[in-house]
Amino acid sequence: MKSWSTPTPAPLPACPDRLRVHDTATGRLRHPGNGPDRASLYVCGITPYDATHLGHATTYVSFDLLQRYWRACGIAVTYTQNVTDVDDPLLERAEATGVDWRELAREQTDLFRADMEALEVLAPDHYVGVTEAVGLVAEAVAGLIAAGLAYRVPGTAGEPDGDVYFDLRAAERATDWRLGSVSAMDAATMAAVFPERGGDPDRPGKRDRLDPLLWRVERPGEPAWEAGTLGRGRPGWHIECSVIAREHLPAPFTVQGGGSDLRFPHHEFSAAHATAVDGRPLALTYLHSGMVALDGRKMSKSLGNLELVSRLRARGEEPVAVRAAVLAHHYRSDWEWTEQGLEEARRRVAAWRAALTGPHAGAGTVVLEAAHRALSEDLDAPAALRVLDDWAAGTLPGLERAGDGPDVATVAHALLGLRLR
Ligand code: 5CA
Ligand code: ZN
Repeated sequence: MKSWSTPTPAPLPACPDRLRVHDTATGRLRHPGNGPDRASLYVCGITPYDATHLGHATTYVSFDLLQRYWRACGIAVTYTQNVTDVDDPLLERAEATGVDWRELAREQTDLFRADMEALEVLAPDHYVGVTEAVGLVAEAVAGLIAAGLAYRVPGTAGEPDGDVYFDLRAAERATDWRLGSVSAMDAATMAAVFPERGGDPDRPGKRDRLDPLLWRVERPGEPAWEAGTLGRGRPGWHIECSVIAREHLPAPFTVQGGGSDLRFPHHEFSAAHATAVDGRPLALTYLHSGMVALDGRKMSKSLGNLELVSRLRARGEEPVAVRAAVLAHHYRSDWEWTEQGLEEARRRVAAWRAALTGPHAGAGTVVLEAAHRALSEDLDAPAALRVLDDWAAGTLPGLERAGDGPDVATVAHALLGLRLR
């Protein structure tokens, strides 16, 4: 589907790529790359309702930093993101509000695109709706059944015949993937979170309680697609991202990203499915951003404690202040959205702007080097913002050698997505 469009960052003098990021799978800081001059990124997209809350925004701004870092090193990035434009919670919301689910998805995806543009989040090269990938998913599922890695579950009271599940024990025997190898969670934790995040451990007929759904056969009143031997139905959640990533990115691609609530089961099983289909790992590195809370609890559509980017914009907040409020927190930390945080960000943006007319406005090279160094250690945006603070205060080391590089506004925009001018 249509992506959005964000101004291309101005080219910067190339910085060396020393990036180390925290990989969920190994629990270590490591260089994520699979080559000196290319990188590929998949970030799980929204399920389009209640978009775009500050939790969503934080996730996409976090991964935008990674992309901007790579570009500043002269690395070509291919970026793919999905839209989960058919899924249980979306259908439930459409039903509850009397809107057609397609209309809800369309309208919310439009809002999301506008919010991403406002926040200067660089657009994906491939922005793909799940509804556009159903045929490919069906092929993958049929292949998994043929390979003995998936099975159909017979109908029970209230459930029709033929839902397809992934046989995770068979996949462990047949491939290098192991349960927990991506999420780095123990069995008890996985068992606890599975039902909270869309899993159905008690579905009769499953071989393992954690086996995830691959194909849901049609229920009355639900959207469904014709899919040959699978019958009419729709995809399970994890296989969608797996197939979309494979279609548009190398195998394996460099970084799989999303919020920490996607570690398990989503990224664990997306990886398992990809490897079960073609024998290769899904990604080299798995990055997870922290959860944003409001009023003491995770900001979520189900709890309804949301602050929306569009609401802030409507009341006249500048997107650059919202972005700065987000970047004031390390991407891996859990934090709370507050008005004070936004106020503090406004104040900092004003100080940076004032310094653009001061004596060190041309010190872009010094700011670039220091901010790039901060980002290279697990994308430390708070430290990069402190570089701007120090520059504005005139205390950043090296300011005297301003030289004739880019000006600071250009650097702040290209590297951090902060529009100061
Ligand atoms: N469509 C799926 C991914 S395939 C999904 O999780 N959609 S979502 O709309 O629920 O979330 C979109 C992204 O925002 C995910 O990466 C999720 O981890 C992240 N996210 C959701 N809530 C929060 C929150 N409160 N704080 C930080 N990130 C969040
Ligand atoms: Zn996903």
